[in-house]
Amino acid sequence: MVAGLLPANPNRCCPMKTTLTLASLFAIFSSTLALADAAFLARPDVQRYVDEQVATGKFKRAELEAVFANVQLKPNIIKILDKPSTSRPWYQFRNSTISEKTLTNGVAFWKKHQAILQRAEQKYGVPPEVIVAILGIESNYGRTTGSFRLADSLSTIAFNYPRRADFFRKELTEFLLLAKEEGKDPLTLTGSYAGAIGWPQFMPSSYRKWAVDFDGDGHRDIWNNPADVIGSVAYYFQLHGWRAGDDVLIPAQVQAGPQIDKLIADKFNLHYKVAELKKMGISPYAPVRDNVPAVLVPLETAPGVTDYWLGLNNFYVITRYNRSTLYAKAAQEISEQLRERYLAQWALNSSNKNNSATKPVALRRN
Ligand SMILES: [Ca+2]
Repeated sequence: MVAGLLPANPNRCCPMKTTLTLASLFAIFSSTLALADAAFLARPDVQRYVDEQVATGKFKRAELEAVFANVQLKPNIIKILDKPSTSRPWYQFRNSTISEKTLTNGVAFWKKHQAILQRAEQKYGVPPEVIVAILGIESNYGRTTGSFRLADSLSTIAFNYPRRADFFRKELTEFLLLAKEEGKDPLTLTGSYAGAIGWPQFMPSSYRKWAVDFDGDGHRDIWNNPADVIGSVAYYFQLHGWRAGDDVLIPAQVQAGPQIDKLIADKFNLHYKVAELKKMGISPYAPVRDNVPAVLVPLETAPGVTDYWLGLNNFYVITRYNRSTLYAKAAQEISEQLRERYLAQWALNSSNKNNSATKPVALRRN
């Protein structure tokens, strides 16, 4: 999944400014010489990119050449990107995304990291179940974060896939800057075939803008550090407008007509308020204020059967993490089911003891 494709305000975050020492630069450079393959490095477009980056003053030529001399292009990534994208109906997507294992693993993750999740909710106003649901979809709670070397995957798309080259050259630069800031050898860092990183699958630019050092150890590590992972997702949702306590989606009834087709084409955009949508023939099945913005969300719940929802502000926020209606609906459903299970288990475990002092924040919301 690709997180955070939005333009960012770089002033909202405080990326750490550490730099590689000369000794570590030399170590990277010398360790890669033995395996160097000059063919990729010698390509005119790669040389031009290196020239441009050196001209910014942010990189030394030797460190970039040390990386690109050792990049291994991955043609399989281009094959994946070239596959025609098929839009699955919701009922299929749901079955493949939400399983008993998703929920069992999610509750276990929640219990294990309860204190961090609670602290993230207190600081950023994003509830545990939402953070846990996102991590479940993105990486099965940190189990599948991608095994491609990011230098390989990002370079492959940046230089061998013209349609996305501009975007991925920027992400490649962000990645190289990130490695410098975190004091890591870029040739050792791994992620998805599309360059997404760590448990929350942030793109490199998102990592630099929105990852946080939530355990205060001086590093932002979303590859391995659960506190930084949880804090970073919460911070991302806070900055993109999550409103604590608000609904994500509410079911609605729709009277078919041309106006509905127009609304469906609107995708994620909150162009209308609930009152306006009601005038267009949409009746919410649950109470919702007339003056809040909403978007009509149609989903095929069974073959040939479409049901409708109104997506509210928090639905829109989830689509800022991943621009897919199916993704946002799955995140909402997983989070609700996780919350129900977590609270049921907590209530069961605490039924014979008075432990209100440690009552989870999620339970106190009721
Ligand atoms: Ca940290």
